[in-house]
Amino acid sequence: MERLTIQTRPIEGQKPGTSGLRKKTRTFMEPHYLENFVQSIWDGIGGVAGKVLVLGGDGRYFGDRAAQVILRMAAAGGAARVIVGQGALLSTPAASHLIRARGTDGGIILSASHNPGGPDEDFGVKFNTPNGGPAAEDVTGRIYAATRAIEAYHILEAQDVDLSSPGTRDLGDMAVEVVDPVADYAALMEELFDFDAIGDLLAGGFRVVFDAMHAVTGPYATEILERRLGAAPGSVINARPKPDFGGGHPDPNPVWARDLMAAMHGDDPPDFGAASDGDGDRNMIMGPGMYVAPSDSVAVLAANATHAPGYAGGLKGVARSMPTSRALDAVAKARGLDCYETPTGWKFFGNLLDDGRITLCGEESAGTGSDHVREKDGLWAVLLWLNILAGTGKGVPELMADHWREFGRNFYTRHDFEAIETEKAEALMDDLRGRMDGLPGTQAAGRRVEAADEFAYTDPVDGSVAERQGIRLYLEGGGRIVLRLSGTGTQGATLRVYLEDRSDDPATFGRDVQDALADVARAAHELARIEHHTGRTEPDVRA
Ligand code: VG1
Ligand code: CO
Repeated sequence: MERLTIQTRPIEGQKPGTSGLRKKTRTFMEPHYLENFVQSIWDGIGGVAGKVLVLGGDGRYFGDRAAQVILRMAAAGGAARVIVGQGALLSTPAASHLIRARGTDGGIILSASHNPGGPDEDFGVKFNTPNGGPAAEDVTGRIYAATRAIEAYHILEAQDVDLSSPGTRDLGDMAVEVVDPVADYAALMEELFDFDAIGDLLAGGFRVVFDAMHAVTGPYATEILERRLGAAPGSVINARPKPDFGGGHPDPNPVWARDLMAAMHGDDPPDFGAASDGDGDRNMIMGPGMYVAPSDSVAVLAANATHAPGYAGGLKGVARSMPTSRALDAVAKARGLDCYETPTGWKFFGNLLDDGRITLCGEESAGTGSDHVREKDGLWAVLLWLNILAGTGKGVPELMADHWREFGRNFYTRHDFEAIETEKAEALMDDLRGRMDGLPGTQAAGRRVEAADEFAYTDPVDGSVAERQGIRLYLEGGGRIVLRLSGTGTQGATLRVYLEDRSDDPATFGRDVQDALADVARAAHELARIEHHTGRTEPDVRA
C-alpha cells in the first residue's frame, strides 16, 4: 500500500463554528476539501502518529465515503488504531463515551447534527479531544490556522475497509477496530438509571413514543427502550437511519418533529413523547398534548435528578448556556447549587465538567447532559425523564405544574430568522451594539429596558476568554431578550432572537407561550430594528 503525498493549497472558510466545520455536502465533496480539513486536524493536534482515535457519524449522505478517506489519512499519518462504529455509525454521545471509556486520543464525528442531509444539504466534521468533548477554542484555533497554511496532505492508497461487521482489520500498519455502536452506550445507561423501575412503569401501561427522525438514535432507542425496557414494539418511530433523514430536518422541535407532534396531540395520546436529532445529542420532551420547553426540561431534571441511581448522591453544580432561560437558576438557588452561565455550544461546558464543578448542564436548543460523557445526550435525557416519572409517580403535566408552583415559570421561546444576507445580519448586530449603552431607561412595546450588554465569558478553570457571545437586553419585571447569530448554519446568516419573561403568579402558568411573550417579542423587533435591517416581520421558526 503506497503512502501518497498530495500537494494542495489552503481553502477559504474552513473555520470551525459552534460545533465543528459545517458546509454544504457538495462543498465537502469538492477536490481536497475534506482532506485539507482532516490533515489540518492532524496538524492542529500535533500529528496522529501512534495515536488511537474514535470515528463515527450520524449516517448522513457522504458519511460512509468520508469515513474511508479519514481512515486512509489516519493510516498515512501513522495512527496506531481507529475504533469505528459499525457502518461508520456512532451517535455523538456514544462517540464521546467511547473516546473516554477506551482512553483514546480523541475522535472525529461526521455529522451536521440537526441540519438536513443529502447531496444538496449539509455535512459536517467535528474533532473531539481525549476528554470526549468538542475541541475547545484553542484547539479549533490551531486547526483553523493549519487550514490556512496547508501545503500537502498524506493518504494511503488502499481499498475500502469493511465496516459492515464488528472485528479488527488492518489498513497498512494501522488497526481498524469495528465495534457495535450501541453496546457500550446502552451499558452506560444501565449504570445511570433504574431500568427495573422504568421497566415496571412501562409494564404498567405507561405508553411512550420516541421519534428517531430517521437519524442515528433509531438503533439506540430500539435497543434500549423496546428491547431492554420492554416498551411496546413500534414505540420507536422513524427508527431506520437514512442518508437524507427521510427528506426532513432531523431537528427535534415542534416544526420538524411532525410525527411526534401528531401522536402527542392526537386522540388518546401516549403518556410520554420524545425525539432526538441527526446525531443523537438533542432531545425533545412531550407530555400528552404538551410540549416541554428545553429550558424547562433542564430545570426539571436538575430538580429531580436524585431519583436516578447515577445522581442519587446529589449534584455538584449546574450550568446553562447564556441564552437558555433562567428556570435552571431558580432551581439552583433553591437547592444551594452553583449555577454557571456559558456561551452557546457544548465545548464551553467541558472544563466545568472536567473540573468537577458541575454535574448537569443544558442549552435552550434541546441539549441536556451530564458528567457521564462530554456531549449533550438525547437518549440520556429521555431516560432521566422516565426515571423521574417512575420515581415520582407523576405524569408530565403534573410534574410541570408542580415544578412551576415551586419555582415560578420562565416563559421562553426562540425566534429564528433564517438565510438572511450575512451583511444585513451583521449590520443589525453592529447597529444594536452601537446603540446598546443608550437603551437602559428607554421603553419598547410598553416594557422598560433595565440593562443591556454583550456577553463575554471568562472560563473559571483555565481563564480563557470568549467575547461577543450575544447581546442581552434585560427588561423590567424579569424579561430578557438575547440576540446572536448562529454558528451552525450553512446558508447566509441565521438571526436567533431568544425571548424570556418571568412569572410567579400561578394564574398565568397555563398561558400560551407565544401569547405570554408577545410584548417581549414586539420589544425585540423595536429595539433591534429587525424589519429595518432584514425586511422580516415574522420568524421562520418559533422553537
Ligand atoms: C446551535 C445551538 C447551540 C448548539 C449547536 C450545536 O448553535 O444554538 O445551542 O450547541 O447548535 O448543536 P448555533 O450557533 O446555530 O446557535 V447540534 O445538536 O447541531 O451539534
Ligand atoms: Co446534534
